[in-house]
Amino acid sequence: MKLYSGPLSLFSAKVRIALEEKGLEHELVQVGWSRVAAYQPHHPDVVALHPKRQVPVLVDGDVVVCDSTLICEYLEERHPAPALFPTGVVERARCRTQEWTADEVWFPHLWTLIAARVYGSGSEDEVPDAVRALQAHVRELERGLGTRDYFCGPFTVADIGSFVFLSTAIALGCPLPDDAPRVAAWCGRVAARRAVALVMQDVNAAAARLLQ
Ligand SMILES: N[C@@H](CCC(=O)N[C@@H](CS)C(=O)NCC(=O)O)C(=O)O
Repeated sequence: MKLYSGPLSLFSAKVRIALEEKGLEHELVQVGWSRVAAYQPHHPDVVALHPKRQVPVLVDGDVVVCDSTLICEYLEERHPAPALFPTGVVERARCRTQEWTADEVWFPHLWTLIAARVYGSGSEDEVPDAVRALQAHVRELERGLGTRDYFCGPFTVADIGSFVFLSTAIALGCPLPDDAPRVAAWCGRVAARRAVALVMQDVNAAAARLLQ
């Protein structure tokens, strides 16, 4: 298997964590990225493989899968053990909904922080509202987590999706609210997983290199 990934791409990080959790050998192709040019020029393989010219893209023999959510689902069906989705229709729907929420609802607020503080293209004036929105999501997570170790019982893609965005929000200056102690403990639990630590260390090392 070959994964086209971006060195700072959080969507790619989701897939990398899933591959590591499942212990799947793969070739990692890190496409070029810089603060000034972002992903331009796009990697020629990505241009050929992804209609939106984005990473991540997974190539598995003749199969090409684009989009982090679809790739995680493909990996789960192709390599079911260890599972990264819960069992049962209702729990699986909950898991998918949380992952979707992280991608589609959280990420735009996180992007406000990234644009202002990484690319320098966004406005600091918009950051306080984004931080308030992200903290409101954390409080939703606090209620959703309850007394479980992970959101759906076992560790799943819901944890992966929420963690990559939340840990980045924290790194970019959005503190966890004080009234979310269970989410704080969950963050520590997820960060300590071998697969998560491996991938996030790599992303952080790339950030230190590319953002200096
Ligand atoms: N929904 C997509 C989002 C992928 C995405 O936004 N990828 C970004 C990097 S994190 C990208 O390739 N951007 C380059 C571009 O759009 O030109 C997924 O989950 O994979």
